[in-house]
Amino acid sequence: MDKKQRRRLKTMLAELDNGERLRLTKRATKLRQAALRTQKPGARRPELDEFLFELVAPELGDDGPTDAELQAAAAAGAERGIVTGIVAGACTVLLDGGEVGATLSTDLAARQQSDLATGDDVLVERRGDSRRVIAVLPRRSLLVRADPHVAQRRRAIAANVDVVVVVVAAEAPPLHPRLIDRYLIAVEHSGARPVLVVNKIDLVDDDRRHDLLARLQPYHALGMPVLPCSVERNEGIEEIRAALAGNTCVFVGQSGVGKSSLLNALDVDAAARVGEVRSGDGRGRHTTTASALYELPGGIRVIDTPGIRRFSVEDDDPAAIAAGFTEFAPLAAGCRYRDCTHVHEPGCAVRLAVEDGAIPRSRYESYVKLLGGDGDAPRWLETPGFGPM
Ligand SMILES: Nc1nc2c(ncn2[C@@H]2O[C@H](COP(=O)(O)OP(=O)(O)OP(=O)(O)O)[C@@H](O)[C@H]2O)c(=O)[nH]1
Ligand SMILES: [Mg+2]
Ligand SMILES: [Zn+2]
Repeated sequence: MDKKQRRRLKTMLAELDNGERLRLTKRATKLRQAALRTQKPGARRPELDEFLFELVAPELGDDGPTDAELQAAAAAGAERGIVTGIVAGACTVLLDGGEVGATLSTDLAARQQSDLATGDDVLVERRGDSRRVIAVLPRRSLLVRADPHVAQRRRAIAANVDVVVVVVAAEAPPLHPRLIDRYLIAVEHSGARPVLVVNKIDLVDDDRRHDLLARLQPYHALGMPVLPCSVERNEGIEEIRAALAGNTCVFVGQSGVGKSSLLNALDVDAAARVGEVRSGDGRGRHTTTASALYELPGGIRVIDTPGIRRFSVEDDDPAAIAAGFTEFAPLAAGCRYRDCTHVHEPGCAVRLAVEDGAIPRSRYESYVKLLGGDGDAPRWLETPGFGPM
């Protein structure tokens, strides 16, 4: 399986609901076991993902237009563009000639929260003076979150991004690494790669800054760029620009961390609205109310999103949550049980690695809390030599 197929698989899996994903994973596991039993000694062992890909691809086969339909639409004069913003029943699209407004086909409007995202490649048809989006083209990535009201339903946040920039603030609002972990689960399923930006470092002294960056060391160790900055003092902005050059990015993070401020610092012409952080609770005001795509110099495209107070993950699927903890994967192969959740099972290699310090305890605790619906961690976690091995 090549990288592209892997990404495609991730995106496709993200579009399925939990039950379906579980069913397909079980089926793929069975198929793989059958294949392994009959294969010649020394032959290459096919990966689970290869079987999953075969199963998932036809599942979504009738999603979206076929090549023939696309060609027909193009022949009929439909134009291709990128969605830059969405409201109920309509959106703005960047076409060759600039940004235009377009309505959505009734079909698309009915499922726009889950099936249309800023950043989507779409086909737009002219209808007299107005325009209408008639199809969403295949995506190379899709960032989704669970619907806060219906956990099984997903909301599309941004499509076709290369990089998800998780923005946190050193202070105001205070930094909670667990929030980063929530975002990273979604990033892992999106097919994009994460970058961590720590804004407002002007608000903390050198000691605190050092302390903060030490707490963020686990993310650095995962190979993720961790970029401290202060929009206020114009520090670290060029490093961020360099890290994002040539990429389509989405800025995500709590309200008030400075996503829109950072966008403005990268390009004054973008001029996204910036809000005040309320004094008192230090929370943002939700200044940005809808996602919007901006084109910046240096081949950078940025989708600025509204801060989400509670970024929901699908909490009833341990495998989906574990996937967001990429440092577990190489160790999980050593767990006694294939479907080990790394919480209570004996012979768990992940827990052993936490004991040994190979996996940061903060990340493991975060994982357990997310598994438990983000409540308190089980008591045994706090005791030394936690849990039966
Ligand atoms: N001290 C300090 N304040 C900053 C910095 N960057 C942004 N701010 C302030 O933080 C507040 C919130 O900034 P925004 O850019 O609106 O935050 P946001 O993440 O876009 O918030 P939402 O749109 O609500 O999601 C504003 O008052 C900014 O002036 C910084 O580096 N240091
Ligand atoms: Mg904003
Ligand atoms: Zn385990």
